[in-house]
This record gives sequence, C-alpha cells and structure tokens, in this order.
Amino acid sequence: MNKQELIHQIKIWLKEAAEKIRAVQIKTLKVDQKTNRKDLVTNMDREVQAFLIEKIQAYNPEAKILAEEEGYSELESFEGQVFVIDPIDGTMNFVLEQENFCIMLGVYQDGVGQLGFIYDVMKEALYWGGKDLGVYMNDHPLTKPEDLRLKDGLIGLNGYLFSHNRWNVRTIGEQSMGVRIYGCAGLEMIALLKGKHIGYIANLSPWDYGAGNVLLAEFGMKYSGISGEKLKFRGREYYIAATPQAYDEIRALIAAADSLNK
Ligand code: 2AM
Ligand code: CA
Repeated sequence: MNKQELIHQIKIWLKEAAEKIRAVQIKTLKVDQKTNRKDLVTNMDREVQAFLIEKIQAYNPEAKILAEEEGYSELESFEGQVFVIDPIDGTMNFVLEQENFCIMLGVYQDGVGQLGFIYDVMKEALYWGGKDLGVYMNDHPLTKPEDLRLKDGLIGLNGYLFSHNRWNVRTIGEQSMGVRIYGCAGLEMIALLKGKHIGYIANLSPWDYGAGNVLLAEFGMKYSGISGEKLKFRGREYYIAATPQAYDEIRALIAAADSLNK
C-alpha cells in the first residue's frame, strides 16, 4: 500500500472511531482510575484502541504498536513501521466536558516520523499531514505559522507544571502574552500548528507527542525534552514545543531556573 492509500485508510478508521465516541451515552460510560483519581481510563479508551489496532494489524501484520492502554505502552525497538496511538487524548475532558479531546495516531518508519493525525472529535476537525506533505485541517492546507517570539504569543502549559511553578514556567508565562491550559495535548499541538500559540510545555507520554511531533516538524517547529534532549518515547517526560525563536527563549529561561536551583 502506498502512502496516499495508507492516509486514506487511516482517515476512514479515525472517522469511524470518532463516530463510536460521539455515540456514547455518557451515563453508561465505565470510568476507572489508573495511577490516581485524576488519571482516568474509560471503556471507550480501550474500545477505540482495540478498534484501531485491529485495523492496523489487518493492514500490516508486521507493524509495531505503541499505545496508551492495555500492555502496548512500551516498545523495545522502533525498527520497521511503528504506529503510535492515543485512543482518547484528554480523557478527563471527555468524561467531565464531553468535548475538548482528540484521537491521535502517528506513523513512524525506523524511528522517523512519517504521518501524523490529530482528530478533534467533537468539532469533526482532522489535522493531518506528514513529512514533505504539508499539514491540513480536513481538506484545507494550513499555512506555516510565523516564527513568533515568546513575548508575541500565548503559551500552552500543563496545570501541574503551572501550579507548582516547575522549570520557571511562571516567568515564562509572564513573558508571553498569556497562559492557556487545555488539558489535552492534541489541542495544544493544534493551537501551535495554527499559529495561535507560540509554545507548549508539559509532562507527556509518547502517545501524547507521537502524532503531533510529525506535524510540528513539517512546520519547522522545535521540540525536545526539557533540557533540549531527544525525546525517549518511553515513559512520561517533560516536553517543550515552540516556534524556533520562542523555543530558544523558553530554553534559556528553563536553564536559568536550573542554575538557580543548584
Ligand atoms: P491523556 O488524557 O491521554 O492521559 C493533560 O495535561 C494532558 O497530559 C493530556 O493530554 C493527557 O493525556 C496527558 N497525560 C499524560 N499522562 C497523564 C497522566 N498520568 N495524568 C494526566 N494526564 C496525563
Ligand atoms: Ca489517552
């Protein structure tokens, strides 16, 4: 199957998965806690993941899968074709708001990002694209955002980092035009891709950044671990993504906080 055909298939899978989620009666949803009372999983997270894995395995039985739920959360090797899946990104929003959550899927080949898909389920807006393909919202091409500075735009943060002022984020927020906290990595990635935010700092797992990074790279955005290191794609880690200028400014403010703490 060529790349265009794979893109076509993935869009069909994601639309079908989104329809399943939109059809859920929220009262019948089974909600469980994972590591703590704020870390939730529902039967829909599990069902959507199983649905996508079944489609991927029918398409390529050799493909490897890295996904949030049920024993797919670590991979030994990224050789070959790897699908990175978050069946519901923003589960808390799904449960409490019934909006502001995404389905995310990234396709990697030998560790290199090829395709990324972020589906804002309730808005029926699919952001997708990939290496040398551009980035689209449904059928409309997006324009590469301007390389704005930190002082010229909004920054997305994760609530925990902000309330604990980890990594100097209060100063970073003050130097920006303002802080936004969406509680959904996919929506933060979308805001960056549309040029509505200039940066995002959070504590993320590989399925939270796997799809988004492919799209950010296509638009020349920078991303890394908190000290500029390559992302590990294993476990949760601190994450920065930003326009190239804002990225360098954010990194300098984080480094300043680091040296103060030593
Ligand atoms: P999730 O809903 O798929 O877990 C919230 O700040 C963002 O961080 C969401 O995108 C959320 O994705 C992600 N996240 C990753 N690990 C998390 C965890 N253990 N608890 C809460 N949010 C988590
Ligand atoms: Ca999830």
